[in-house]
Amino acid sequence: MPVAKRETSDGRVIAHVDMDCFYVQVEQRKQPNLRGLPTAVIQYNSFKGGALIAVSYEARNFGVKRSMRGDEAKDVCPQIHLVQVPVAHGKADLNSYRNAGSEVVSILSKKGRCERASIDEVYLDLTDAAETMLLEMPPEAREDIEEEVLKSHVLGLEIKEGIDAKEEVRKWIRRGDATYQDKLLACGAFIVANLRMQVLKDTEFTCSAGIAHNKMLAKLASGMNKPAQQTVVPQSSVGGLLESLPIKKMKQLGGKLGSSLQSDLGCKTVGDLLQFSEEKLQQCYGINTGNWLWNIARGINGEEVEGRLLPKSHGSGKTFPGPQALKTLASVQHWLNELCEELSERLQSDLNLNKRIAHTLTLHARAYKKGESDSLRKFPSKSCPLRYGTTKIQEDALTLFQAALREFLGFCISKTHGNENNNWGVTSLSVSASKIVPIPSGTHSIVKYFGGQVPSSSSFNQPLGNAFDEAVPSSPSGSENCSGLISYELQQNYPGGDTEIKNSEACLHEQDPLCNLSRKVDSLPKESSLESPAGSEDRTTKSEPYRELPAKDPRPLSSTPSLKAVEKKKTMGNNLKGNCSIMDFFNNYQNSQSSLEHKNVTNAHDVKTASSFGLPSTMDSYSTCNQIEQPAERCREEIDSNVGECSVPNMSQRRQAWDYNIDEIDHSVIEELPPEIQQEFQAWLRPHKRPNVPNSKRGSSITHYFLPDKSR
Ligand code: DCP
Repeated sequence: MPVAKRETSDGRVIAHVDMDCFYVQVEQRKQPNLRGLPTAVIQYNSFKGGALIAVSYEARNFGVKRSMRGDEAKDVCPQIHLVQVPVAHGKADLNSYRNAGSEVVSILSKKGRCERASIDEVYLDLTDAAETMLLEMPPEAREDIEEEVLKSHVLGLEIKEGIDAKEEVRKWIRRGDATYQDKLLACGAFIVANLRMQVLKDTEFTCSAGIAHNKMLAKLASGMNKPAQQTVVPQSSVGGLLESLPIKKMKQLGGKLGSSLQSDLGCKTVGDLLQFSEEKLQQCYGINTGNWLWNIARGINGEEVEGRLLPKSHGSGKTFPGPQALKTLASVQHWLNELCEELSERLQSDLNLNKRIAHTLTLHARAYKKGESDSLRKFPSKSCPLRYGTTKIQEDALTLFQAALREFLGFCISKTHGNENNNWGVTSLSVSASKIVPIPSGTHSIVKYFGGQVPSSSSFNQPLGNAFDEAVPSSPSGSENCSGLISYELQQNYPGGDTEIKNSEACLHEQDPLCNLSRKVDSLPKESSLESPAGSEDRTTKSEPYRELPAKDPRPLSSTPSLKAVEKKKTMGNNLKGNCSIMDFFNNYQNSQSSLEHKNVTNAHDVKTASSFGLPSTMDSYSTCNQIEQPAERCREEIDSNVGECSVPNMSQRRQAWDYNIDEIDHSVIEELPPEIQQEFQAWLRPHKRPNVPNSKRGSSITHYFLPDKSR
């Protein structure tokens, strides 16, 4: 539920910067020959050409949409280039996108407080920088205004036909009677335009931005003029903007709350909320939400930009829809091992680069029980203290899974012997590491922090060079100053201990080799080491905001550009000198590309012909239907029919609002996607509460549906 916060000041300058077709841009930087061409990035699952997850603006002009699959995209745009998302551990590998996002963040964060909101978007609080600019060089005193600033869109600024829009923007920026707030926003437009040009110069990526007095308005504006443009929201235009804004387009109204506003209060637009008093909204939706709704109807939002650049947690997950559901412990263990390996790599990288350690390991899964239509929603999430080292994480994750499975099945687990069972199937698995804290200052080295402790567990079998991998971050000897560490008691009872399971009933099967791996779990004290995290009904990995500035350049070594790339960037950078518009960059780029193509005249036709088939070489290696070998058509049918059996609600439903198929989003992807998508995904997973029970004693149907959250 949204929480209302008092508007701290209407004199703030907040920007929301969103990368344009981000994954496509990352892939185009890897393959510059794709720049300017219709291109899309597809998921690793190649069924029907793979689900599109990012679409270039050139492809969008042909009618290609993110909700399509590769085959459909080729129907509407035969020359489209489809690039498969990188794959590692049998799933999408987002590292190159994460690293590219970090490159951008390190540039954007130079001008003010920066909050990384997802893999490709940030909020900036530019108030101080704008105030300083206003004092030193007020907009009305500026003679030379960069092209990129003049290309800003100013909401509410009327541009009559035949009138040069840039001239109107120039007048708006320089007008003497502007309010103090508008002058600050004009300064914000200068700062953001410069930041965006710097991003382009240093990374070759374009982005779009919204500049307003609060986060909500900045976010709304950033998507209004894409790609590579910015939009300013003067206070005077807020009413007009919200008046026509469909309810579902507003952040946090994309889900059930928005639906209720539409169906119960008859609100089509955010402006429609204006007719309701604060009391009425509070009566319907609780004090906080009612207050929040009353405020957003007036464009008021006091949410602060938080200084967070690093993720609060790491997660790795994979879905196994329909016939791909995992039905043996052996297959679950196989995938858990893959996921844990990836998680461990990311933890290690976070440790090396940012000197941070995670404390909690959580396992989430979705599963069904045969004959129980509702069972998909009940698989419990389990957590335990996190032990560093791939093998340990793998062991613990399996242990958690088995504990959860026992609970899920009500301790009546059939003998599976590693063969397919008829009773249950796992349709998604994910592991996450949370409670990540910096290693306390004053700790001279990571080795010292970990106390150089070598765990006694047999899982410690890595070469010494990997000692950090396997060190236990909770060594009592090395952790005197570390308040956030796992207690010694927990360590004593931790799955790495030797205590074997006593309750044989809880074991999946005596003869099952996997059973032995899981024996240790029941030695965990239920309340301390093995816990269902709060809100564990909602099993998705939560939206993970980012936090705190990294001590160093956050780019990992692997992202260091090659000499050639540096040279190319330099050339591009030089080309940008004296060139104030991002669109000019594109023109230059396309010109240079076309001159290259002219030099290669003999190949030009071939290139065109090849591109009209649109198959990059990676297509050859596609496997059918996510590694399961069967005819694609059948595979899809089975997915659908199985889905019916398992009662997954609206599994194949298209999400108009955000233009993608929600069932095709992978857990491994979701936690870093834009918050709206996460929100919708989570709402989709959440158990469907029954709204509007007529004879409820709790009051109105709406208040029953949205009971105020007492925890706030
Ligand atoms: N993404 C994904 N799966 C989805 C949606 C998005 O993997 N269902 C990834 C690919 C996108 C990235 O997240 O490039 C950012 O998502 P956005 O919604 O910001 O969309 P784009 O950046 O691709 O395009 P736009 O220019 O419209 O913002």
